[in-house]
Amino acid sequence: MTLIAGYAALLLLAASSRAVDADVPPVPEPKTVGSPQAQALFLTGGDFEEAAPFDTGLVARRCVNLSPWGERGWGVGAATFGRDEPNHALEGLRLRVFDDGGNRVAGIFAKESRGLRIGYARFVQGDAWGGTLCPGNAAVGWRRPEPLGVAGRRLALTIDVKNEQVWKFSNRLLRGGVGGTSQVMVAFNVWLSSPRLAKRAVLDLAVVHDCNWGPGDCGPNTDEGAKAFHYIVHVAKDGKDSAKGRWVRWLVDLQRHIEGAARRFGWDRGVVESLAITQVDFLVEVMDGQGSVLFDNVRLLDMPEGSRLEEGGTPLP
Ligand SMILES: [Ca+2]
Repeated sequence: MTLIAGYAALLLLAASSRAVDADVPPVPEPKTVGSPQAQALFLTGGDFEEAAPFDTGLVARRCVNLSPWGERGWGVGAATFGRDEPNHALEGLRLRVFDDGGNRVAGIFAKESRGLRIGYARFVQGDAWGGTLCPGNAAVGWRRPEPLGVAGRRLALTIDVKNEQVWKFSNRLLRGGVGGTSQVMVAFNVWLSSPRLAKRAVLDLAVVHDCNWGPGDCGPNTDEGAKAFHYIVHVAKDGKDSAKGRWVRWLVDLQRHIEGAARRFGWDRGVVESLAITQVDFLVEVMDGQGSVLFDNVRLLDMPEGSRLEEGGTPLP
């Protein structure tokens, strides 16, 4: 599908969704036991109601680093990762905030079909790296809250997601069938740092993950890289992606995944208690694939002590 055709399909999807979404969903309340109040931390503006509408339009072959709402709002961006790609230009993208039947929501479209290049388009707050991948355009102008220590908290993420379209362009495997060639992931990326860790750590908490890494299920592809610890999980208990074409309210038990990463990478208690969140993104990551999602009501919550969180997605009426 060409970018133009993709754009037309997106417009059709957006138009057809309006009638369905005329009833604005209320602010999400996580399913918990014995937790009357949760405190929102780190992220602000997650319902997008105060954000002026914004739209990059469909953009081809660009690295993008923008702060449409200045230092008080989200940053938006897109890039490819490869060191041999000096321009870090993603093949196709669109980032926007718009009124969807009276409710302001955000949208991400990302496409990359040039072989094994991997890239992303995202909304972001915080700054784990002190810049972006875009050449000559690396300054960070978006909101950068103080790092948030995780010790003594019961942290959860909530978000409403509408999975519009996700597909891989290939099911081909690398020689020997052990490496993937195509993936689309829609995820929270939560970046963590500690003075007791030599590298940063990132949790990829996926609500959609379609890939062919090789034999077996799609993911997890958790590993310790040269520059960071990567911990990747699908947050649905049954591994099922956020349903296509409808809004689903997700609750992610962040504490559980921090503990999971600690077990996987052998971090001791002292390391875990010294971790701080430095950046949270919501992104579409693509390699020989494309994906489009709408999202809304993004929050990082500190739940009252003793809260029992039911992680997963609940379709909205
Ligand atoms: Ca909203």
